Amino acid sequence: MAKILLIVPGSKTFYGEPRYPAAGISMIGAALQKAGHIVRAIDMRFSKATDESLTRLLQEFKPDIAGFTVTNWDFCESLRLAERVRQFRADIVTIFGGPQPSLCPNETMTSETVDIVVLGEGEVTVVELVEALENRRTLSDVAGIAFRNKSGEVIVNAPRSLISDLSTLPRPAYQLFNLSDYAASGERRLGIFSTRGCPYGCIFCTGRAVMGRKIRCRLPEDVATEMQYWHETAGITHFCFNEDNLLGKQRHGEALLEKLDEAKLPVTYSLEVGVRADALSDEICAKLKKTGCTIVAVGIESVDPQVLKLANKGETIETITRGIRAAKNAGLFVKGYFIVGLPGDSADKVRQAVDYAEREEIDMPRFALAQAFPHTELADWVQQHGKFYYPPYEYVLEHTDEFHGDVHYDFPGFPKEEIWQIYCWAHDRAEAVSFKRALIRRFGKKTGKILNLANNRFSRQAVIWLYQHKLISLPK
Ligand code: B12
Ligand code: SF4
Repeated sequence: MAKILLIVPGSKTFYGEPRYPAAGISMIGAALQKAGHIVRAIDMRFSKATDESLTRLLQEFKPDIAGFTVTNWDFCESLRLAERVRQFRADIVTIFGGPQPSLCPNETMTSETVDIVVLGEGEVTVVELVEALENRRTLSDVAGIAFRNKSGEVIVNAPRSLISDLSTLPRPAYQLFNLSDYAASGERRLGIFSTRGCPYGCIFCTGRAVMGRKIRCRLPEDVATEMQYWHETAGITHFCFNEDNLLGKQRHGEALLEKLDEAKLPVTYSLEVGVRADALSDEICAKLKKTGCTIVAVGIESVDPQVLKLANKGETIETITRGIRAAKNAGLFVKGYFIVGLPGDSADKVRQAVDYAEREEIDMPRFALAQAFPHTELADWVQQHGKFYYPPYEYVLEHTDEFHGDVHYDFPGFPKEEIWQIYCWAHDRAEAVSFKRALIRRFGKKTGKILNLANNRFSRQAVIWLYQHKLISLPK
């Protein structure tokens, strides 16, 4: 039986204080507990979680293994924390899992503070890995990991096949975290998932490096039962579906909504990641609304047909617009994600995207700078057609949070300075649109428009501060 400390690294993001525990590491915790190990966890995203809190936990728990969940944004912070764990006791085995190390195992292993990387879906791998470590068996037989052999050489083992029957997975061990710490403005949230994987091939996306291209579905009744369990045992009132492509298999989407309708749980839920606009028909949106869905977020990326085509998005602006309108008509709060600087983009096309967001009354448009993650088709495209200002991996190391963004690359027709300028402008406009929409939703068109006279940088910053400190939530 091993003692394992699971660590969610802190990272500075727009989201501020966390509203629910990370799903991936909670699944890892559940798999390890099921295998009989002793597991503790710490969420360093809380501003109250300091290096001293981590040291205290290390002193008290004395783990054999420390596992980190890592995205590109918190990679540097994870390395720093792993270094601290090592300083505390040099023989603690450090394991990195999550999208960043899954995509870049070799690069991650160049850091001596990382002993082992778990590639992709981790529940089965981590149990086999810990068992091999405990029994001092060779790691070469554990599929889906990268490690160093006796001569210090990095070995990347064959990948592990994806879990075909998701009903074999245990319920996430959210109780490893103190759930009341996450409560915000009268709301208690948790993550939930109903599918894994996405068959599309958007050139900028790294999701499939973890969950693969085939959509695997949970039984709708298992999803509803899990929601009911958390509602009854932990007072959860809102669920966030965390996945790549929730409605990607139409029949599954419909069956899930049918089940939620039957279950009539006294909870709401949001689809803030993982929904494609082309899956949002009038019928689906009406069902979403009826079963308690409050927010849908769709990746629009660009309103320009050529940009969408080059991004291999598999959607046209017409189908995206149809989906957005269906969601708006059903009364759902619509978030729209745009990317500035994809292949074929220009300042003019970004201006058109801002106009589109206003015209279609998107409740919360968000503009992000394009970032070519290592080993993506987008990185290959830039290599051929554009110019990197930082190699893909170095960009991850240098720009680790939302507040230190910088243009990653440019290409003929859309130079760096212009990308930066139009991005800052679009970001600012998007915040102004969100503010205005919030006022209209809250106070109605007439009063909302009058109150919108107070829409300026200062008032918007004040609202963002309130959100980050969990004093307000997004409107229902
Ligand atoms: C839900 C989600 C969010 C939620 C997170 C909610 C939460 N509290 O957990 C929200 C909306 C807040 C969010 C925000 C962002 N996200 Co996000 N998000 C996702 C999404 C769609 C699903 C993640 C998830 O929960 N999956 C379900 C769980 C079960 O899977 P998992 O986390 O991958 O965990 C499994 C394995 O990775 C592994 N594993 C994970 N951790 C560990 C640890 C150990 C020790 C081990 C052994 C194994 C292991 O085992 C787990 C179980 O199989 C992914 C897409 C994807 N496919 O990964 C993007 C994704 C993770 N997000 C991404 C990004 C870029 C962001 C943002 C930076 C976006 C932005 N600009 O604002 C922010 C900030 C992220 C941060 N660091 O805080 C990228 C990361 C890219 C990368 N290469 O690292 C992804 C991959 C999407 C993409 N664009 O390609 N996100
Ligand atoms: S549809 Fe979403 S999850 Fe699927 S490849 Fe495109 S961006 Fe990634």
